[in-house]
Amino acid sequence: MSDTIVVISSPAGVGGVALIRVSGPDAVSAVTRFTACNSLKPRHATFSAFNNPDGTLLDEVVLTYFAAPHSYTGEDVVEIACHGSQYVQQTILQLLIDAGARLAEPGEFTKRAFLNGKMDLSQSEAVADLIASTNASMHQLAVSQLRGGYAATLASLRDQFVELTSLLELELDFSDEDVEFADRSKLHTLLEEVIQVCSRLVDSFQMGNAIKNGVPVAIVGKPNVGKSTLLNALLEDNRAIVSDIPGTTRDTIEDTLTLDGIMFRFIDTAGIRHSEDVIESVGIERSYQAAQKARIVLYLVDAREQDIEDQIAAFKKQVSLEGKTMLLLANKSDLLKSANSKNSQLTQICAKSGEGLLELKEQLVSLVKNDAVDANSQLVTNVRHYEALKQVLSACRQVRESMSQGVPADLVIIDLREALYHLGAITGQVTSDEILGSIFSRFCIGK
Ligand SMILES: Nc1nc2c(ncn2[C@@H]2O[C@H](COP(=O)(O)OP(=O)(O)O)[C@@H](O)[C@H]2O)c(=O)[nH]1
Ligand SMILES: [Mg+2]
Repeated sequence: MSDTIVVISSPAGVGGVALIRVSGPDAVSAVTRFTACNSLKPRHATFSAFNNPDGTLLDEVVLTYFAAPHSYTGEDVVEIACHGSQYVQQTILQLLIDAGARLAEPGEFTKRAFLNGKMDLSQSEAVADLIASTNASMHQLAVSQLRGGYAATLASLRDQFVELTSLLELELDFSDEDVEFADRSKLHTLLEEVIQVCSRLVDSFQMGNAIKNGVPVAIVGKPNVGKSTLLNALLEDNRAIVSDIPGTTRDTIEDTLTLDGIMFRFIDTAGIRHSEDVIESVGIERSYQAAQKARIVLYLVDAREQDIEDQIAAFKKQVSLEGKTMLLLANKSDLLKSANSKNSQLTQICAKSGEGLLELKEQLVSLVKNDAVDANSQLVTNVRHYEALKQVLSACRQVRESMSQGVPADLVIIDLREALYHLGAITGQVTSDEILGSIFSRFCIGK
């Protein structure tokens, strides 16, 4: 039997109205002792006085009662909407604690929802992601996970796996009789399906992570081509120092910008050239690293330059472009003498005047949207899921290998169990206090 918990769910500080939530077997009695009503009607909002113990009025509140099991936590829940005064909020909280409720830990409401079967573990994590979302794409990912997302697929694959594994285990009991309960071809088909689903999800992590933390876009090129000017123009801010002295930017500078609901992380880098200067050389090395880690590389050249192809070839020797998109941009288009000297292969921009930047922004957005649509919006953004999926994959590949080599069933079962464990860890079909602790402690207070 769990105890009754209470917390202020609205953000700290003063607001028009604040929300205090109480969950547990004594939720109703703890609250109603301070009000004139003795009972509350489920799913009804009840306007009431909330009194101090001496009978004087503390505040006028609205109480909403959700009777177990039809509540967020699955327990009796009472929500108190009071006025947003700090004093009122703190006093109500303290009175309820004096009445026997306990202050909830971060994430405890959602933890109870999970433990009472109201949602699976990946949905609980989606609640935290939803609360943390600050742009449309993060929000979209959280909502899709909240609706079940890939966890539902994984749970059903796991159920089929469980069945086959128990049949295999049954065979061991009859090992003298040489019987086969588990349909090998069914097991094979299932294995292939799990491997396929998990590989796709593992691959989606890079994109999912990019959307969550900002799609990294590195701005690279020779010194003085206008990289810092471009960064400032994109951010509409004087973030990086611009000068006509080559080698001004010696370290990477980054900042985020949200375009059409997608967060981008732009990284301005030191210009790429041969340098004897120790600090500049370190900066140049960092430029390569930033480009390597980026998902999109904006390679900037001066529109008047002649050796563009050689530059790109040299750059590709330092940075592998696999899994990335590189856009070649010719800056300082204003300095080209005539329109016909423009190289039609290159996208012309003028970072100084902002010309061509609107088109560039649109191009960046469509690059990400195409990628995300490819993955059918089932993207893994959660590191815990990513790690578990990799374990599932490696165990399943091991099973496939063992089966093709005729390894005895008792050894195959060990790897199958391993795969089952990690599949179950994603949805919470198997959990440990350690996993739960690390997930829910990261929640904000009040959820
Ligand atoms: N005419 C012209 N000058 C530019 C343009 N973009 C940058 N510059 C100038 O080029 C010089 C180098 O710019 P900066 O952004 O510091 O180059 P970085 O070394 O690549 O970061 C500065 O004097 C800028 O004002 C442009 O589109 N047109
Ligand atoms: Mg610079």
